Amino acid sequence: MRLSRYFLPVLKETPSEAQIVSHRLMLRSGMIRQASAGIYSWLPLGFKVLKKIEAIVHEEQQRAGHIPMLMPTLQSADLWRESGRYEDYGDEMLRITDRHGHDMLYGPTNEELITDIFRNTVQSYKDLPLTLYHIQWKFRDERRPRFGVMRGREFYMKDGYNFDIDRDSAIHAYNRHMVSYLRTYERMGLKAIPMRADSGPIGGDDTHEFLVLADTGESEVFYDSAILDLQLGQRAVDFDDREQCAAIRQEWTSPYARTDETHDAALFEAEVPAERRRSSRAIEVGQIFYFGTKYSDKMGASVVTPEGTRVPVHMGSHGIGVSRLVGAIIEASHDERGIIWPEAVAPFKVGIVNLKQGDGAADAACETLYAQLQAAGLEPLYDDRSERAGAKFATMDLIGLPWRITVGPRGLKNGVVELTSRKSGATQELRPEDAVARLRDIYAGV
Ligand code: P5A
Repeated sequence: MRLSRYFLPVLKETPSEAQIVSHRLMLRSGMIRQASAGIYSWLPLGFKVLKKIEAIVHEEQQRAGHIPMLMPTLQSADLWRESGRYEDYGDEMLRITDRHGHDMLYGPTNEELITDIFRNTVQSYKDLPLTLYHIQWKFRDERRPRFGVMRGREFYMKDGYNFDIDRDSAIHAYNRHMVSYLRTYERMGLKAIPMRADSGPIGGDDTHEFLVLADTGESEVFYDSAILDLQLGQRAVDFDDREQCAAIRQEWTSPYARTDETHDAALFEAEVPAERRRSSRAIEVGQIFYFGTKYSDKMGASVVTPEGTRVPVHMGSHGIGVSRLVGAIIEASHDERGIIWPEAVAPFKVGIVNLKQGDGAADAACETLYAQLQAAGLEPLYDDRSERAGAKFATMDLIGLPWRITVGPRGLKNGVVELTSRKSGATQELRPEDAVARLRDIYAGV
């Protein structure tokens, strides 16, 4: 993409309404604009990041054997009356009446709708286990929408639902989700810690939230610092292997880690040596639930067993805050100059800065680099505007592309350009073709 033809409305001033750094940086870098309280338009740069995060979520869901689909945003109130949640959900639910007088709602979550699909289509144990998911906009009329996309009213969520014949199989689905979530967040460059939590309006006893440590987080958490050393890395995971998934769950849930809702101070002191006890603020980027037959009992979702009897299915649901993650990643990765995108979610993989637009040699070198980077799938953003170098660097730093290639007449006289890491600031002088090769190697491992 050529910056001169792109839509990147960066702001020089820091918007006064934004209280936390991710919100400020998303507004300043032209990623989002508020449409109304807690509702945002995703401008091209923000949209690109959102889609990259979404793609990672899809890949990791499907790696774990979960099946993508798409349910609508609007739902019929009648389904929610069946589960009893129509009244329970209270003012957070946006209720709508259509022209025929039917009560509708903008879905805050989809347990009822998916259970309805299941009960109308699946009758036999032979169709289990089954995990369906979608990534769709949700609406929760939060009392205090704030912090930009972190606590929106309209937000983008991956929500998945498992249907299993019995508790053991459903617990495997729970464990499988935990492992797949760990992989998902690691790929985005995040350390997300699973913590025992409270199930709230979704229900059930078994639930873990995934939290990213950040001073601006809305949750208060208590944990054993040993958990920070755990990493899934390149471990081969067989998502059908119950023992392996259970062992990984065990590994991550053995060190004490709880949100304030379930925190037990006496247990914390008894279990964790003083030098490893930590408390912090954190951002909830996902939550998984096992709620047994809560919805299947009420809504009549059952299957016939091999013995010919009918049993309600065991279910769980699992959510990832896709739009919230954009903010969470920025909270975890920025400096005073702007965002520092992890390579896996960067909107463009590399920026090209032409120090002297209009200089024949510099322009030609940039054009060649631009074409080569594009051909190599390295998604360049070429700043081809006639701005001064300082302004170009400031824009690149603000929008946080992981790598920058700087091209100027002086370097070109020696046959070199500069390759700079946004994260470390380290700069290398390389021949242009070597810079392309370097980037190809870097991104091959992402
Ligand atoms: C699990 C999937 C559920 O709704 N039902 C379907 C279950 N869980 S949850 O914890 O309530 O939400 C899942 C994740 O969505 C994100 N999230 C939000 N993101 C932005 N703005 C909000 N107002 C908001 N509310 C929830 C969180 O990341 C949460 O973990």
